[in-house]
Amino acid sequence: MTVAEFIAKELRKTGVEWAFGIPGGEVATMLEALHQEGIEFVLTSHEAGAAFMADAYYRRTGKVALVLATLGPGATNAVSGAAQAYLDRSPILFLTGAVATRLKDVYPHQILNHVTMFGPVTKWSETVCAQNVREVMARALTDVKAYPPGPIHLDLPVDVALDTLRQEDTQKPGRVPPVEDLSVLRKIIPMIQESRRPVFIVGLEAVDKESAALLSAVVESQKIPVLTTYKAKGVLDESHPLSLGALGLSPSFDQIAIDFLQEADVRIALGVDPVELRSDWLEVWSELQVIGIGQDPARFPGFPSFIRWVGHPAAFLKHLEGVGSTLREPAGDPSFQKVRAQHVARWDAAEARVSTIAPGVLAPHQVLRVVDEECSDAVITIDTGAMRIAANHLIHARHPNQILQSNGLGTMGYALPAAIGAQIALPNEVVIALVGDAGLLMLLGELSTAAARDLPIVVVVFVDQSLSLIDLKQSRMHYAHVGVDVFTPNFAGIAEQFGGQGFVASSLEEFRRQLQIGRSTRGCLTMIHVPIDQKSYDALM
Ligand SMILES: Cc1ncc(C[n+]2csc(CCOP(=O)(O)OP(=O)(O)O)c2C)c(N)n1
Ligand SMILES: [Mg+2]
Repeated sequence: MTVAEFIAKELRKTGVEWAFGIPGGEVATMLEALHQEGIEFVLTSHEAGAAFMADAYYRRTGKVALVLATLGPGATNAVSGAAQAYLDRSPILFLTGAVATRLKDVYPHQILNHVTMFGPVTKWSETVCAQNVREVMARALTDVKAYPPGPIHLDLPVDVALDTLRQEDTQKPGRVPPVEDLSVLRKIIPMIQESRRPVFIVGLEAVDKESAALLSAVVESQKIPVLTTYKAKGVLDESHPLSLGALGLSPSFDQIAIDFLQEADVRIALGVDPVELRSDWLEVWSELQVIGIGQDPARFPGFPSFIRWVGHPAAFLKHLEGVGSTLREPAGDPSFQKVRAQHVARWDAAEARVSTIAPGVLAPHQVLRVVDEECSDAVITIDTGAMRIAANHLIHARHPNQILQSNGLGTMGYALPAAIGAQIALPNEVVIALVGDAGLLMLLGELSTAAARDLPIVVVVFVDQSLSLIDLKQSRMHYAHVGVDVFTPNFAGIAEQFGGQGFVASSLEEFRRQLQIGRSTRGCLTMIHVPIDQKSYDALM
């Protein structure tokens, strides 16, 4: 058996069913081995797009996929995708082809040090050879999902792919599971029981079905309100009366959350990773005196907890589940009512602008509300930009991982490929991508990937002919308006060129109808080009 065949067999054996990427001569042997094992390969337009597809595929199925890239430019393109997976903790295996071992140090064309390049954006990165491949594969397939889940990179020189495997190594001993610290729990649980105004801040470590079910049960029985990070939207259904929405990246909405947290008497940070928060949170976090629950709540000293319990959020919630209900009535509490009123005041400010907007151009918050009303059952991917921040405060997630976004890296270009990955994962779901005009242009080529597979994704593009988020920052800092105007095509026409259906929305009613048509269409993609009033974002940040 060759090294490439062995890698493919090990991947298949552990449940890897899909690979995404772009081949080059240096991975042709690996691609053939994947094909022989029945692992389906999706040709993408860009290697970062491939990684975003693998990310969304994991978020929707819990399964690991492979990103396959060739040497040099293939590897450099894939690095952005690894960085996104690294900061958002998505387990993805990256495999790059590399030049033949004998040429590595004597020939330069397209040759870079892949292991060094991937090192800082993966859990680890190693070159495979016939002697180490058994051990490396066993470690990679375990480590990729072990805490904290994340990307792993393997570099496979073209000659090694064809090498014959050596004798089996001896197995290394497995890891010993950590022991739970019950003494800390005996302090934390009474604090929560005796509190009058507790609140949960839920983060990315709690984004799973088990934590979601336990959190709803605890919240229901103990009447504890919930704020989540953007990544954890939906761990408690956001239409639940005790859901107070999301926090993390919007200065004005964060201030509402901070006021509420300051008035609480117990704050439980459940699986929060500071990668989810703007750096301004550094200033307030230590004053908030949080109870830190998570796999490693002391990882970032700038975000301390005054007491912490180490373990999975679901395990903690199990302990809290049985401790009996209290007589709290948060909905009647003045600080709870104040949050609700402050949210309404923010939306009123946006609403006040609507009458000044030119005909045929739409207010982003109104468009997002229509998406929320029409797509409560859909998977929604959101690209980075001003639109993403507004969307996180307007769209209600019903389930964990219903909304997919690049949060830790906050990269543009995520939403379209992520929609493709989500649709490949679950072909019968309705999948909607919300994306800014510049973000769509960045990886527009992935429309080809969707078209090649007749994927019925619906792309809603917010056309404000601007990098609005950056424009907004420039004007708030009184800087010149430079480098933020975007030339945009008619995206509806572009979709038609890819065999899809395209619409331009010139009123909210029209947009609603087009969205309804798009979500019920099968067999081809839908693009809705929505002209957007860029100036509306000021009131929404
Ligand atoms: C790959 C990448 N490059 C640059 C940025 C910085 N950035 C953040 S938002 C943004 C503007 C995005 O414009 P658009 O997609 O049109 O969204 P809008 O802000 O207009 O809603 C930019 C340039 C980024 N996050 N990712
Ligand atoms: Mg824009």
